[in-house]
Amino acid sequence: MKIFLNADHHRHAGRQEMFRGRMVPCHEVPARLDHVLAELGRRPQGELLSPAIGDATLDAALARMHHPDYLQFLATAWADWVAMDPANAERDVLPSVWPLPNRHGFRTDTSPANFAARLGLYGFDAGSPLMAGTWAAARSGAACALAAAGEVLGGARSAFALTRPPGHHAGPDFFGGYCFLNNAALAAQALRDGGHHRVAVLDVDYHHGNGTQTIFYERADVLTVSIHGDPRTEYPFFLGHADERGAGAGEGANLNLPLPRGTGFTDWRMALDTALQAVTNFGASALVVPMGLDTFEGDPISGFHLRSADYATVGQALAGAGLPTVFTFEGGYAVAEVGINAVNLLEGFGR
Ligand code: SP5
Ligand code: ZN
Repeated sequence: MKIFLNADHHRHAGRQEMFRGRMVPCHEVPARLDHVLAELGRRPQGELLSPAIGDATLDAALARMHHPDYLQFLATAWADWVAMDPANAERDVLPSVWPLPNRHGFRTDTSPANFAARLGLYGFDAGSPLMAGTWAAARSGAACALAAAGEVLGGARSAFALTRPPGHHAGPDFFGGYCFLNNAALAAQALRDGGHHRVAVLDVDYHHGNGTQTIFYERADVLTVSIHGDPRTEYPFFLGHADERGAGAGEGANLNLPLPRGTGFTDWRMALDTALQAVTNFGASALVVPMGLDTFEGDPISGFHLRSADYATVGQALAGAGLPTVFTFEGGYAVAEVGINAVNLLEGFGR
């Protein structure tokens, strides 16, 4: 399969994230992607390419998945941050004040002029630092997702958008969970626009794909399925419950399969079969797989117990759907193993 590599990914390199009242080193680091690349060097799965997507095409695609005010916010966030205080140039951007939704007395209908307030309006956690190169890195990543979808539209069986920052937590107008632009949603929409009437997104990251779910929640043409740690105890907490089934025209087109922290491969694999059955029942003609490898037993921030060899089985099972498939690179923070696990999955899927 063709692999679209984000050559700008290293421009996004956060230093620290907030965790339980302390600043800790970022989990989502450039070395993650570098390890995937190194493993692909040892076990090649296909040609490595740069995406050839023009700025106008990219901007049009971004504007269909994200709100214009949010995109404008991302485009100028770094400059606005430094404008607040020149000393900010030495620090990553992180929100620290938020409006409480659904609470009496908080206005969210007027856009605050203060950048710190705007930051809290768009960002849902204090763990997703933004810096000078974030916008460029995220844009190039979105181009990788579009190029991968284009490859599949051209007849390829599969393609891989090898990019970071990841995307599945990014919603129409929010960032968080290390994500800024929703690469999987961009790929799914591109597949729709290219002629696939029904597209499925099957998210296998440990964390619920709250951004992707939100983007497609009221749509009948894109099925979103996610297997993840139960949001009652696991990040991102506020979405991902089993009773979220879609709304309006999208009623029935969202399936959440939360599993308890501590779940091993036998039970995870049964959830995957349920997910794949839903994709088949939906009648999808193309598939997008946000490929998170943080279900790994050695992951430092997650709680499932998949082993490296299991990822080949996951790849085989996904191939069993028999659908043209776009993979996007999402979570996976056991840095030394993330390359092995990613390539095991791709190898299991086959070229
Ligand atoms: C794309 C993706 O996988 N994003 C995940 C973002 C998770 N950020 C919050 C991490 C909270 C970690 N809890 C750690 C417990 C470690 N002892
Ligand atoms: Zn994750």
